[in-house]
Parts: sequence; structure tokens; C-alpha cells
Amino acid sequence: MTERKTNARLRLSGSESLMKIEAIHMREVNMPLAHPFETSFGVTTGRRILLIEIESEGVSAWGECVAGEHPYFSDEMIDTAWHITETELIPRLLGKNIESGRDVPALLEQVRGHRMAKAAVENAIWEMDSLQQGVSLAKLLGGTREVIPAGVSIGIQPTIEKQLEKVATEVAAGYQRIKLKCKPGWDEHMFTAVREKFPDIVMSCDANSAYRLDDADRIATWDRFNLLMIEQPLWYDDFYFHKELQKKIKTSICLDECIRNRRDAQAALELGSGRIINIKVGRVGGFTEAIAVHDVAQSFGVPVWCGGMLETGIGRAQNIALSSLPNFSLPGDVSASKRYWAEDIIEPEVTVSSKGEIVVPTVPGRGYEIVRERIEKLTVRSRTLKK
Ligand code: OSB
Ligand code: MG
Repeated sequence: MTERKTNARLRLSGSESLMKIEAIHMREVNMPLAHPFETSFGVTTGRRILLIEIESEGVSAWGECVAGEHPYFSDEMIDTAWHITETELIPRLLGKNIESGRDVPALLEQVRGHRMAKAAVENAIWEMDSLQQGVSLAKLLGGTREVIPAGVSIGIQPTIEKQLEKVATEVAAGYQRIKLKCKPGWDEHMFTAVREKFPDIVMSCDANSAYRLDDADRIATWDRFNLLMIEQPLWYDDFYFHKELQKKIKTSICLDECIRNRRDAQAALELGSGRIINIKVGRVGGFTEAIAVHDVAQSFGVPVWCGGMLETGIGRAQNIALSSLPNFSLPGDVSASKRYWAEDIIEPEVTVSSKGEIVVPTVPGRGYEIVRERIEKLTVRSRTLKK
């Protein structure tokens, strides 16, 4: 808190402290995943990712849109994000003099929803601000941690044997928390097998909304697996029935899909819909709202952690910066680049120590360099908008 106030005071007064948005480049990169990723809503073998590059006075800053290839995780997808970014968001920013990423939500307010599209442009502006002020993005966001604890999210596997191999690999790599994707038909027998083989690991599961309240009695029996949490078991847009479920089980519910903003966080925590929140900066519409959700959870004594959306190094580096805030006290789904990509588009790539930690960069900006030639090779469409 004090950290953020200090940063705000650092700002110079007058025009030299403003960022003039001169040009915004949009591009779509296509990147095959090193391993297919299966959730209860489908399999992803490669990503189509919208990247935003903002130019101001010879400096460029980047943002990544985490919308998927299909509107299965949320109602956004890359093509809707592309359209809204080009026709609605960029025209509201071009030529403007912006003081901080915090000013962006108000500029985009007229456009309802499309939070993942908004987050990509807002986060690029936060990154620009950190470069212009010469501070790390983590520091600008109010981060206080020097290292962050890393966890992994393991997709649904074809067999239990494969699942056990995957878990063994990630435990050996040092990850501090293993999250298992689950769905009806890939739950109890799989949890039993993993727990038997790994009695002491910190383990959680993520259903991506695959269950219904009728499953409550069965889910209550999962208390025996000593899961750190069960992530978004019910409907993607619900926290009322999650409250009903939370009353019936001992294991903490963690909310992901249904938390869109700070008001959702407050309502859900007041209701008792869960006891942990997964913050995805794209899902809540950008760093400003992510910080606000973090603060609301903190005021309830509820821990948060940073979710992942199979990001490239750009979004991953920005997730590391966000995870350095004080209430990100549980390991997130922010893991090493090599789990996702043969070659990442930043250098160095994101690595995780044998203790399962990622070092938070202290240099100005995101702290990982863009590899422009690689991005150019992966680009399938691009568009530049200038005032
Ligand atoms: O629900 O957390 C989720 C990936 C895509 C969409 C939704 C989710 C996920 C993950 C992967 O769990 C997290 C990651 O490793 O990036
Ligand atoms: Mg999730």
C-alpha cells in the first residue's frame, strides 16, 4: 500500500510525465504448444495470440491478450478481441496523453465487457509507464516480493500412468503446488492414484465449471484427498451456488472464472462462495482491477494467487510482476517458459529454481527482452494504427 503511494508521488508534474500514445501495433502470433493442454472444456494444441505494442517517444511497450482460440473459458476469443481492440479500444487511446495505467479503465469504460482485450492495452501502458519512470513493473504495481512461489497446472492426461509421470516430473522440478485439471470421469480415481504416490505434496484441482450442485455430496468426499483447494467447480458465472457448495465441503473453494472485478470479489467473499481467489489479469480487465481484487481479498484475510492462460513470455513476465504483490501468498500457475514453448518470444526465458521460485526482475519494465525476429516469424496478421 505505502509502496504504491510512494510510486504515485514519484511522478513528475507537468507534460514530461505524460505518455503520448503515438502508435499502436496489433499482431496475431501462432505458437504451437510443446504439449497439448486439456481441460474440462477442451484441448488446446497451439495458441493464437493477440499482442499489442504501444509506441511513445521512441519507446515501445507490450501487452498480451489472453483470450483463447474459442469462447470456451470465457465469452471472449481472439477474433472478438481483435475486432474490439481495433475498432473500439485503440481509437479511444491514440493521440491521448496518459499519465498512468490507472487512467485507462475510465477511457475504455463506455465499452462493456471485453476485459481480456482491455487488459492487453492497459497492461502495455503500465509497462510503458514503468519504462519511462525507470522502475520495474513489479515495483510500479506495488510489488514487495523478491521471489515468487511457482506452481503448475497439469492438464487432463490420457491415462493414470501418464498423469503420475507428469506429476513426478513437476515435483522433481521443484514446483511448490501441483494443480490437477479434473472433470466428471477424471476425478476421484485420479486423485486417489496421485495421493497414494505423492502423500505429501501440496495438491489442488481445477474443474473449470464441470460440476453441478447435484454433485455436492460426491465432492464432499474429496475432503479425504487433502486438497489445498477446488477451483471453480460450478458454473462459470456463479457465486451463489458456490456458497451452497462451500457450506457442504471442508476443502476451500477457489474462484476463477466468476470473478470479473472487485465488486464480484467483495460479493463472493461476503457470501462465503470461496476462501481463495485466483487472479488472472486478463479476466479482470487489466492491472488496475487486478490490484483492486487483490486489495479486496486482503481486506477479507483471503489469499490470492496468479492464474495462467498459457501465456507467452510477455504475459508471463507481467504475471510475475503482479505476483510480487503482498497478498499473492500462494503459489500461482506461473511456471517456466519451457513447459509451454519450444522457444519463447522473450530472453531470457522464464525459469524456475529447484526450490520452485521465480526471481522478480528489478530492472525497468518487464525485465525480459522481446525477441523481435522470432515474433516476426510467428506473426500471421498485423495492423498498425496511428493518430
Ligand atoms: O482455469 O486456470 C485455468 C489454462 C487455460 C484456461 C484456463 C485455465 C488454464 C490453466 C493453465 O489452468 C495455467 C497455465 O499453466 O498457464
Ligand atoms: Mg482455473
